[in-house]
Parts: sequence; C-alpha cells; structure tokens
Amino acid sequence: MQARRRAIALLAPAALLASGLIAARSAVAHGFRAGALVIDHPYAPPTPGGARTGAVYFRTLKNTGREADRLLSATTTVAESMELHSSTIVDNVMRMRPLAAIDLPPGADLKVRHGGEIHLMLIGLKAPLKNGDRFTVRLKFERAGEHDVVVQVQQPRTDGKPPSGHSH
Ligand SMILES: [Cu+2]
Repeated sequence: MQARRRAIALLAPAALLASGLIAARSAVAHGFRAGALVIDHPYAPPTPGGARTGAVYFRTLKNTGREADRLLSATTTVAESMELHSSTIVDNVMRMRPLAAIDLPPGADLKVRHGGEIHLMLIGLKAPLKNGDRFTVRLKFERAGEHDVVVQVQQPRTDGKPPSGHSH
C-alpha cells in the first residue's frame, strides 16, 4: 500500500503536465474572505501565446452579511488593466460591455463562471497565462475595501458545454 501510494505520487506531476483537465480537477480548491464576502476559487483559463486579453472568474462570489456591497474594480500585475464585464449573446455573437460595478446585495450568491454572464477582463496581458500558474488580483469593494486573492490558471472543465468564446 505504501509503495503504491509513492508510485502514484511520482506519477502525478507528469499527469498534471499531460492533461489540463486533470490539473483542473486536482487543483486544490481555494477561497478568500473579505469581511462578509466570500470569494470562492478565483480562476483564469490559460491564454494562447500572443493573446492580449484573458478573463478571471470565481466559482462563487457571495455576500453573507446584512449590508449591500459592490465590487468596484480590480487590478493585477500580470495585465495593464482589468475591467468588470457582462456578456450577452445577441444574434449568436457574444457582446461584452464594461460594468461600473458588480452589485452584491445581502445574500448574493453570484456564479462568476466561464460561459456565464459576468467576468473580470484582463486587458494588456504582459505574458501568456500558463496552466498551473498563479497570480494575485486586488479586488476593491465599496464596503469591504481592498483584498488580494490568488487566481489559479487552469483549463476550465467544460462539463459538456462548449468552451466560452472570448475574442475581443
Ligand atoms: Cu470581456
């Protein structure tokens, strides 16, 4: 049993490199608290070489408190700027527009996920995001103030859904 476990441990890194899917599944879930807010599992898909934009998502963004809050902005060292975006499909074309803020009323439980309606846009990426990388994003909330979260770069699970097109 002991030997078998060791063999698995040795194989794991190769498997991680070989399959983004496995990496995504085995990535340790991580989350952050900012006062009454819970920022669960920030992640960003890898970007192709030369891409100037990327996206950051959260498994969930929750407000467990009694006061409304709002996500006002985000910054990071890996890109020149970040914007809060909403995306909608209009005539089969994804349209994005910048949001002034993301509202977090009491009890809010937003899924800010790939293929969803809200994301954080990385604009002017300084280098491609590679599977397994981590980087820090500073989130600024109206009430909770500024908080740093660590974003995990990983190939999102598609769960049978098509990968979200992201071209702008
Ligand atoms: Cu966008």
